[in-house]
Amino acid sequence: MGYKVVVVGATGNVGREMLNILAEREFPVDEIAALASRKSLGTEVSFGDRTLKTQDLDAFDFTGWDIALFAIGSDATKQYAPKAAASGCVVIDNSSLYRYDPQVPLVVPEVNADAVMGYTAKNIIANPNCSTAQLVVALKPLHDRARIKRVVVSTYQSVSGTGKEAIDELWNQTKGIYVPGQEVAPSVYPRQIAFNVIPHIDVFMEDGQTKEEWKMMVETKKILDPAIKVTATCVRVPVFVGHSEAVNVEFEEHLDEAEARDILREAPGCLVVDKREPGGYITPIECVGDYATYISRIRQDQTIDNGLNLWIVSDNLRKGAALNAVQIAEVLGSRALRKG
Ligand code: 11C
Repeated sequence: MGYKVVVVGATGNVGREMLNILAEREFPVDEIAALASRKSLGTEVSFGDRTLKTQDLDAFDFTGWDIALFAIGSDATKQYAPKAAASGCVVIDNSSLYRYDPQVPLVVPEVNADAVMGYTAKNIIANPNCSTAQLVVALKPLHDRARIKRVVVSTYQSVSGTGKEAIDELWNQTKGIYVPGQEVAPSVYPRQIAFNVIPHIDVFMEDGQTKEEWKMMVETKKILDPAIKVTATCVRVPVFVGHSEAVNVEFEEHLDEAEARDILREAPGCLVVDKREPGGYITPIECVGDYATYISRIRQDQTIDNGLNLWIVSDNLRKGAALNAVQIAEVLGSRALRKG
């Protein structure tokens, strides 16, 4: 016996990946519903070798459904997630709406799977921001060994983090850039993204950091350890899929780079590719479609007593969103909503 699963926002980049990953990992599904807003109604989406016709989110009754994976914006989530949760369906939400609510667990299964059981307070579990998910997967095993004091992270985030319109903008600007009359003006982003980088993701906050940078700090504390200090600079780069991060970590205790490499090789969700030669590292292009968080360029920071530098790359639509949500559903299934 399996679960009755709903994917909300099934026509978006993340919703489609949720359906792919549920099928790939053979999540025990008895019945599946793919929901979309009215404007995408009737669009067909793939679920393994089946094709599903999307149903109207507005008219859907969540009663009797076990798990709903939400991949829609915060405003729409606010309207529909409480309704689903009140019907007894456990919501796993990819938006930022509930992440900072003390009554809602924020979960990356490789790091804090036990927190899933906190879902009972509101029948909701939050999925973190993509740039946080891959960071904490890599930091957790190092923190367990040598206690992390401070993290300085610079991100190189792909346009798929913004959505389909941003993918189109990068594609069209790139094609049009040297064709007189076919130049595409910035619309999704405030500056040209093709052949450029933009040090701005999400809205600006009062202290000058962006919300994306703030999220990385707050979410790392909630998932991994509130004692860890995090400072981030988040940058959009002209890459379609795959977020990269250059990370400097300061520890309480000394951690040799060779030992760090061995620890990361054994750590759940991590894959070390770290040959000190041209191409002996992972770039975003190689991570697309994979589950792993890749770690390369592991090396001592010679400027402080206990420091390491790392390069972390992962598929932001997978570990950063859809895969993590399905992994949460798997933990929920094995620990709380047992079937069969
Ligand atoms: C980006 N990280 O790359 C964002 C996308 O809080 O879930 C995900 C935003 C979020 O633009």
